[in-house]
Amino acid sequence: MKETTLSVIGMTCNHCKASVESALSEVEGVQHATVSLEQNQVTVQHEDVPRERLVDAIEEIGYDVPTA
Ligand code: 9UX
Repeated sequence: MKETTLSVIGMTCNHCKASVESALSEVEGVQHATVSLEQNQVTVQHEDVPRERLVDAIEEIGYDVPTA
């Protein structure tokens, strides 16, 4: 099990939180995703999943992950 924390831009409400958690949970190999609205971050527990696949799942539903 690995854990990745990503910054996410654009999450403001609890529906945003639920949407991002749901989108990540649907990625193959992801066990769990928890958004912190206060920190503008999501922490993901997953198997060997490329970071880019996590980023894509977030960006596909309209949120941004800053590069860097
Ligand atoms: Mo409510 Mo969160 O419109 O975008 S889903 S702010």
